[in-house]
Amino acid sequence: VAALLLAISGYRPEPWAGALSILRGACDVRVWPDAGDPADIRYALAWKPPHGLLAGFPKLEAIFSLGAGVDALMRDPTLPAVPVVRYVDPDLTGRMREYVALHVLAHHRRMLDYAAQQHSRLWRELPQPAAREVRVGVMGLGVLGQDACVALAMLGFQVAGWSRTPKKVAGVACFAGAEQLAPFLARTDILVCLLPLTPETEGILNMRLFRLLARDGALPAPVVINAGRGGLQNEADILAALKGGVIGAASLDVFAEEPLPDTSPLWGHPRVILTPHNAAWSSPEACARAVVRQIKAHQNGAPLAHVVDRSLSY
Ligand code: NDP
Ligand code: OXD
Repeated sequence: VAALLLAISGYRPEPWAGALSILRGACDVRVWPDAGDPADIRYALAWKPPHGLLAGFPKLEAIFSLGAGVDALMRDPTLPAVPVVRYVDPDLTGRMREYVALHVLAHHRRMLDYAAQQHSRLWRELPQPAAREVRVGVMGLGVLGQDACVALAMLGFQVAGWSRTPKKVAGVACFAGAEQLAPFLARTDILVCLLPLTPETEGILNMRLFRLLARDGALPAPVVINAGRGGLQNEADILAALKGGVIGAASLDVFAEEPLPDTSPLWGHPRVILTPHNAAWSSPEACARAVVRQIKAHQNGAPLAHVVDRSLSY
């Protein structure tokens, strides 16, 4: 029998196992650690599986990532040489759109300042630019970045995006490559990071980059929003940049170590909005539907969609 192995660390697998019942007929579902006969396993749906686990299935044909980001899978030196498929679905894209719009608007409308004023029972209006006077820059013009750009442009912001290879997105000023990073940052008041974590992007959100953000914006200071991966950011640099006024505030959904350690000064920082890596959750039902679509197509001889380029790690 052909089977799919659900191999999830850090979350209870039951919701995804339940949702995958729609696979019945096409393939059996096994929940790690009860894989049964390793030779049955043709597919895996995985989130941070222990290194070496997937190498133990000799007939594996494809690995589906439970998330859009595949950095944890790519770090497994024994990962079998089968296609690795990213999770791409309108449900996930919509959830990220909500997160990005919420946090850009929260900083644009100075909600941290108003929360502090409310705490002091202070009735005071702060200068408020219109969205059209504020420049948002989105790092990463992939599935999630492009969608976020379009939503932000609809809200009226001046939007730019930065990617590895040149892109064209209607209504969005597109920058590409290392040489266009500085001009992209120089016109950015609110920076949104939706990059994948790869050897090239690791630690990119650092003091050197923060210093290149626009200093002539309509907001009091530049803002950084990271919903990509914790490994993209230097957390000590974020704290130092906040202290030195290089940036005025940050929204962080992802961290170098998750859960964020109790001792992290980010927890209590008055200029940081922190969420527990849930900017865009992989809904079991939507994720199962996407996997089933792909498996059925694959079994009919069609190519898999959203396959990771292993040479680029994303
Ligand atoms: P995509 O693969 O569709 O897009 C990645 C984008 O990043 C592309 O535009 C790519 O450029 C760009 N990029 C990659 N490397 C570089 C580089 N070295 N320099 C400049 N640009 C680069 O990914 P998604 O949009 O689907 O997802 C992005 C990330 O969001 C995921 O990898 C994941 O880490 C994170 N994520 C976080 C979630 C959360 O809840 N916090 C939920 C879902 C995703 P190019 O277009 O030229 O290839
Ligand atoms: C993802 C995530 O990569 O949840 O989808 O972070």
